[in-house]
Amino acid sequence: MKILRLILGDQLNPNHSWFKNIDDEIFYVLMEVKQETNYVLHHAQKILAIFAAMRDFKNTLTKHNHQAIYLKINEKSNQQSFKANLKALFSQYNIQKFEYQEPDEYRLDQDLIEFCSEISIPSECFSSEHFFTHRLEVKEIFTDKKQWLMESFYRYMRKKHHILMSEDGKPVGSKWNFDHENRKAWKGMPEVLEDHRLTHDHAKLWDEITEAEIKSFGNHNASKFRWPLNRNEALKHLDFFIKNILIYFGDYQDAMHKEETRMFHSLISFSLNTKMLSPKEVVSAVEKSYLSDKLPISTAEGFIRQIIGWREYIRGYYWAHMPGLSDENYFDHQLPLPNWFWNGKTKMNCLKYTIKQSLDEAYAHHIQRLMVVGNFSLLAGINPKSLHEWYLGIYIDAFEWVEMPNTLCMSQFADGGRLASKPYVSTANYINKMSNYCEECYYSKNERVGDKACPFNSLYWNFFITNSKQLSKNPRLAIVNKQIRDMDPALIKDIKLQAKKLIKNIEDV
Ligand code: FAD
Ligand code: DLZ
Ligand code: SF4
Repeated sequence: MKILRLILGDQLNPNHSWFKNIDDEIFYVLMEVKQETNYVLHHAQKILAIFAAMRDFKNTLTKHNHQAIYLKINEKSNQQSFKANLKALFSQYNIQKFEYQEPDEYRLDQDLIEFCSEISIPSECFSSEHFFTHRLEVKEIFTDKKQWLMESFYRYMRKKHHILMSEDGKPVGSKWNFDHENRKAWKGMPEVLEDHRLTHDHAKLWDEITEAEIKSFGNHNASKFRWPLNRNEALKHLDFFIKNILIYFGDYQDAMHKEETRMFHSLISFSLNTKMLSPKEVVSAVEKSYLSDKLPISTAEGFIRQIIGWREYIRGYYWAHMPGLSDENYFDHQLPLPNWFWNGKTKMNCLKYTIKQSLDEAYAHHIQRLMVVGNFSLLAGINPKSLHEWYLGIYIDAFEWVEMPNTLCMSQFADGGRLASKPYVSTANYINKMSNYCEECYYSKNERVGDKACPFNSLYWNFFITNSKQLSKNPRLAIVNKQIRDMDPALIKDIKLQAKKLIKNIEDV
């Protein structure tokens, strides 16, 4: 029976059981299609990275004697959609069965289910064999719970998969969580190592993308391309990170700096999300490093929590709440995205540096995403869906299943606090504590009102004043709610006026 197997751009796992045996009757297909490049405006590096990695994957399959079909973006026969291309391939190759792996995005999942119901040949969907959990596992754990506590899911995962557990069923080190309450700012030491990632020249591929008239934004950096594009490169990168950088991850996880964009973060999200790396091997490499006394338990636990805790939890949250999740907007925020999100031209240093870095590198670390861009957007009242589309386009690792719950729920509180127990917002105080952005900023970090007052300050208080109905009963916000109750009414008036002016002139802040 002739079988056609579809491999999506984020399903580049050469260790998938599909590839164990070589079979003349099985054809694999990868395709570069405008359907995927154009559903949102993407960063140039994201398109480049996916195409380059897909091409590399096809070559690996061919090298291992699998029959692989590849549709390049400018190929004449390319009809630019999965369905149209698949139908053409069915007749060209006389295909008798269609197979695919579970897509991670709801939109494509629905598309392929619908496609399979339309075609006349049998079809089968396989697991991508990537995640620890199945799609609905998180939902099953939290059924009927108002608050979806990540920490309880994380403990369940540690026990279920026996990760960092002693023989007596207790967590190693006698604690589940070694989270540093006092994360440190970075003052120049320890030294941030040079970017050790390989450089690729993908100028020719970039020409093909341009020729196809695919719209994009950001710096393509095609001739000095730095993202790992296959499993070997990703493994080398992971190994370097674990041996040389991970030790500093926990302490400096929240630190931000004008000159250092990567700090002590792993930059493995693209390799993980495209499945070049498996989360299981990342976790076991870190656990192994701990067991051989190369890493303290606090470091190993903190990093493993990101992978088996946050990453799996976020994915489960996505599948539990789709398709309605994309429309959540608890505060009914409607402000359009300011134009400076696309060029970084704002007087606010923290946003200027974070957005410019994102445009240059298609990367910003978690705290930049959460406590700079997300923080400002929530305080200003930017429409969460527009913001979600921006995040989905700009970051190299952005795929809807992970980006959407992070943006809408963790960052924008758009689900009303099911995922985050309180909104992640702050005044300039936090940003100043964790970064050097406030130095030489046009705005003054200490002022709340006036032309030079940092916008975060008035917007922060205005946010709690304006949304007091939704937030005044939140026990985690007792202090801020009391501060507002005790605030001089004249100051409240000034803050509200200042915030109103800022929002009105949002293009010029
Ligand atoms: P590190 O800081 O080194 O962390 C290691 C790994 O832990 C990451 O690679 C990632 O796989 C995992 N991880 C850590 N936190 C999270 C989290 N909250 N959710 C899921 N995985 C996590 N992550 C994405 O992979 N894709 C996205 O599109 C994405 N969008 C985000 C949008 C917002 C608004 C926020 C606040 C966070 C978002 N994140 C996203 C989570 C996190 O910021 C990135 O995973 C991380 O910055 C990637 O860089 P890194 O590989 O250097 O991660
Ligand atoms: C993101 C992306 C882009 C830009 N282009 C392609 C493509 O041309 N072909 C492809 O198979 N996949 C692409 N992808 C990744 C898909 O959008 C991804 O598989 C879905 O979002 C499911 O997570
Ligand atoms: Fe950002 Fe305000 Fe600090 Fe300027 S003063 S960098 S706007 S937090």
